[in-house]
Amino acid sequence: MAFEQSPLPYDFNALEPHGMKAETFEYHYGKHHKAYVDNLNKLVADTELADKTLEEVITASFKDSSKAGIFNNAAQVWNHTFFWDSLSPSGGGAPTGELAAKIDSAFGSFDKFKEEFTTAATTQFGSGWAWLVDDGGTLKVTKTPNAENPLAHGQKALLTLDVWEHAYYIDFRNARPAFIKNYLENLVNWDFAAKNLAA
Ligand code: MN3
Repeated sequence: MAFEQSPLPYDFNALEPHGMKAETFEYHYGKHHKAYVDNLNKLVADTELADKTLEEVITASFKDSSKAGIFNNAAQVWNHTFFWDSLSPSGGGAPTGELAAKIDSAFGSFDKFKEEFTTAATTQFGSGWAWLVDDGGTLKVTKTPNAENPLAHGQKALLTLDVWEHAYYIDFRNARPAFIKNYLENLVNWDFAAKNLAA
């Protein structure tokens, strides 16, 4: 069965009041994300990976140089679906409950977490992702190049930010720091992170 692109969890224009244009989603969801799904389906057609779950394809192809194209496309399909859920028209603010407590204990304070996340997202050289992960019970901020993700490293992802240039060029041109600031202030979906932590 072919892999399918998950529906965007909000309308293309839902984040316009929060700095991200419908045009961003027309390209980023409608063209970039869709292309990863289409490429993945072509690459796994008639192989033993065609009937696996997306997560199984990602872990089976990581660090297998003969399957680099499959890994890159499968991980990018997963990463983008996870990214759309990491954004919300009613996002921003601060986490609550157990997630807030775990952030305080891992980073010292919510402000320190934001500093660490901002540094990771800013300093990922070239294309990649910044993450909040649960690594064996401890929360960590990580950054990964290109398509790499926490799944490949045996960590549980809680939140992500896409820092490929295509993620911010329409709204923020070359200003990646402004895109990161807007994400943390206005878009980050703490309910999604809390749900992942509890899962
Ligand atoms: Mn992207």
